[in-house]
This record gives sequence, C-alpha cells and structure tokens, in this order.
Amino acid sequence: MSYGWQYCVIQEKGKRKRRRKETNPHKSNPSFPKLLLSLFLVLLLLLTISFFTAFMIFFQKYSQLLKEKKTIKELTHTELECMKENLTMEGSPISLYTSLLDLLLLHPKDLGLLYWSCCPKAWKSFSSNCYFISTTRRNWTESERNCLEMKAHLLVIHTKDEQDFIFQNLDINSAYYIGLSDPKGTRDWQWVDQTPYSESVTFWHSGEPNNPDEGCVMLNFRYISRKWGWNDVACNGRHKSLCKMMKIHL
Ligand SMILES: *[C@@H]1O[C@H](CO)[C@@H](O)[C@H](O)[C@H]1NC(C)=O
Ligand SMILES: *[C@@H]1O[C@H](CO)[C@@H](O)[C@H](O)[C@H]1NC(C)=O
Ligand SMILES: [Ca+2]
Repeated sequence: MSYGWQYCVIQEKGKRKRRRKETNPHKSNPSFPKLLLSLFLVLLLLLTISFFTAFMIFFQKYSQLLKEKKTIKELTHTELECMKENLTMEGSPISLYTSLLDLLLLHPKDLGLLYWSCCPKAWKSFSSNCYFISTTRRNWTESERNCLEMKAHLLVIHTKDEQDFIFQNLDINSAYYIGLSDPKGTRDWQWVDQTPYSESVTFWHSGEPNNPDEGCVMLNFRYISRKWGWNDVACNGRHKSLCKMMKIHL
C-alpha cells in the first residue's frame, strides 16, 4: 500500500519538474522578437558602417586643417601674414561617395573650401611651409629647442627647390644649423621630424661629412666652390639656425 502511494508522489513531482522545464524556455526565448532584434542590430551595424565610411572621408580631408587649427590656439605668434588658397582634394577610391566628392572638387567655393594659409610675421613662406632664420647663435640642441618653442623644428630639407629657396635668404658669411644629426656617432643621419634620410636628397659639400666626431649638420657657403652646402660639425659649436613649420590654415 505504502509503496503505491510513494510512487504516485514521485510521479507528481516528475510532472511538475517536466512542466517547469517546458515553460521556462518559452518565457526566456520569445523567438519572434529576438529575430526582429537581430534584424534591427544588423541594420544598425550597416548604418554605422556607412556613416563611419562617410565620416572617414571627410575626416581625412579635414584632419590636417583641424590639426592646424588646434595648434594655432597654442601658438604664441600673434601676427600672421596670410594668403587665400584653394583646398586641393585628392580623389577617393570609394565609388559610393564620388558624386559627393565631385561636388566638393568642382564647386569648392560653394562649400566654403577656400581657406587662408598663413605664416607668422617675419617668417618666409615657401610652398606649404614657413621658415624662420634665427640669428642668435646657439649649439645644436638649444637651436632645436628654440624652434620647438615656436611650434617648429630645425629645418628639414625635402627638395632641391626648397634648399635653393632657403639659400636666397641667407647671409653668405654665416653658418646655419639644420635638423640633421648623427646622435650615435655611427654616420646614421637622422632628421628631427623622423623623415627618412635619403642619399638622393643630400647637399653635402665635397669632402663632407668628414668626421665621426662631428654629429650635427649646418649650412654654409664655401668661396672655393662658390656654393652653399652641408657640413658636419661638432654639436656644441654655436651657430645661427633655421626653423621650419607647416603653414597655419584658417
Ligand atoms: C580655386 O580653384 C579654381 C578652380 O581650380 C579657380 O578657378 C579659382 O580661381 C581658384 N581660386 C583661388 C583663390 O586660387
Ligand atoms: C648647449 O647649450 C646649453 C646652454 O648653453 C648647455 O646647457 C648644453 O650643455 C649645451 N649642449 C651641448 C651639447 O653643447
Ligand atoms: Ca665636417
């Protein structure tokens, strides 16, 4: 008798358990709303991707301008000399946005893409950069520090045209530090702004560089060759120097 009664109770418990097992997944897994949610998330993701792509294109075009606008706030240069310039846009490979880019390229004026390009007063303007001739004589480290204080670097030369422009503004009886040095003394030349050193864009005087103890580079004029050129010199010598910075865009 008692055996049969116990059996009934166990069956009842089992039923209850089974019922719970069946109802629980139904409550936490409403499959239709979940599908909707997934679709919504996929849509949201696609939208995010397209917005991101569009944003990236604009960001690439304007990041430089934004960066320069940021630096101007920190600048101590109070007087600027400016020129009106066109914002040049390079084509983007993303076809979706080419029509938008065409608009930007063909009608920049309509979109306000003319901008002012400026150099601080007393700086020289060439291409997209500004140049300052510092006539105070300092050693190389102090010369670079002086340029940094003006949000610039010692001169980094990228082309012969740039170098020729610089020479026109210098005094042939002076020497000027530039942003090239050999900090390890291993003839491993380094530009202060991390530009890779390229043998094809060097303007050493003949016979230079001539001494591993001379770790810094200056520009000077040699009467014998009647030419401006580079010479490696000891870094503690005090010379005039040349600073270079990107033009400021307004
Ligand atoms: C800007 O570029 C357009 C087309 O290239 C030209 O017509 C216009 O004169 C330029 N404006 C300035 C201020 O350089
Ligand atoms: C450069 O000059 C500064 C200040 O005159 C001095 O403290 C520093 O030691 C000098 N550095 C070199 C490498 O001569
Ligand atoms: Ca030398």
